[in-house]
Amino acid sequence: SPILSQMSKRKLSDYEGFRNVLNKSTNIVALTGAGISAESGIPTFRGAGGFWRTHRSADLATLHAFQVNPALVWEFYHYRRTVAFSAQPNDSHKALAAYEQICKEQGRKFSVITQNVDGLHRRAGSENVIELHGALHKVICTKCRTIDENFDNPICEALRDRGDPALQDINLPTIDKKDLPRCKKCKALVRPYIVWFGENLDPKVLEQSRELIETCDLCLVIGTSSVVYPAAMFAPLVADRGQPVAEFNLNSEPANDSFEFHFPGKCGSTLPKALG
Ligand code: BV8
Ligand code: ZN
Repeated sequence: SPILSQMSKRKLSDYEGFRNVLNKSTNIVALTGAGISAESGIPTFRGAGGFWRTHRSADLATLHAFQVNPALVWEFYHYRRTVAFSAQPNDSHKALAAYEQICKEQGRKFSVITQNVDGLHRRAGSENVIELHGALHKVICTKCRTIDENFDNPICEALRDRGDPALQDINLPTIDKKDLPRCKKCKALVRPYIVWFGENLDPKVLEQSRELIETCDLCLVIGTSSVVYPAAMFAPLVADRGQPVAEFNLNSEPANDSFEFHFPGKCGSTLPKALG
């Protein structure tokens, strides 16, 4: 039946077949999502990370939420910063960083395009990293648009001990806007340098990603539910060009029938084995 023929086309846990393709590839792209940081203790969006206190994360990750209640959105991002800054890169981040070095020595290209904002790829040693949705350790001024790196935790005194997801908003005195993080240059309110739902991605970042997606000869798609656009289009676009795509996900079912390889399980185990 056509379904079975589809199934036979897709290779499940075919490490040998993948290695043959990997060794011949000269321009590799790894597209990562929250699942690659799960084993570092950072909750994914589809899992427990989908909620914080009584709020859905996706409802707080919007410009509207920030305009209506900047203090609450800053408490949410203070929590996310605290979790990310205390997390460590795991074996899958390290496997990507190590393989990038091997490619560098062999004159082959290896890039990471991540949806994650936790900064763990760079901390694992990856150099070619495109952060599609920004980063928790960056802020941008709502007035003069200055972008700053900021690893202070808490980022301001008013947010100290305010990120705890177990707390209930109602029991907490509202933080005054003037006590929220301010721009070093013009003293206006700063916001997390994060692409919120409904916001456009940085055109430069989109252009760089498109260039890689159109020229790579192998795409790894790791720990993503592939539901958020435009990132969700990238791996299918590679498959549509007839290039091999290898998915690493807990799910036994690939996100897309045209992905050639699928490695079900925790990427902390499957990815180091595949890139080994
Ligand atoms: C845009 C930063 C043009 C925030 C993020 C209505 C109005 C406005 C927009 C839209 C709309 N309807 C649709 C849209 C478009 C929207 C979108 O796609 N929405 C979805 C929900 C349908 N996209 C946008 O808004 C984008 N902008 O389109 O601009 C535009 C402009 C105006 C109007 C329309 C269009 C901007 C999207 C960026 C949003 N910001 N992050 C923050 O972090 O706080 S998205 C955020 O969610 C992440 O960055 C990531 O991209 C996404 C979560 O997905 P995943 O990373 O895949 O994580 P998830 O938890 O879902 O899945 C984890 C996976 O890992 C699972 O598959 C699991 O099985 C696996 N896994 C777990 N553990 C492991 C594992 N695998 C292996 N090993 C393990 N151990
Ligand atoms: Zn400013």
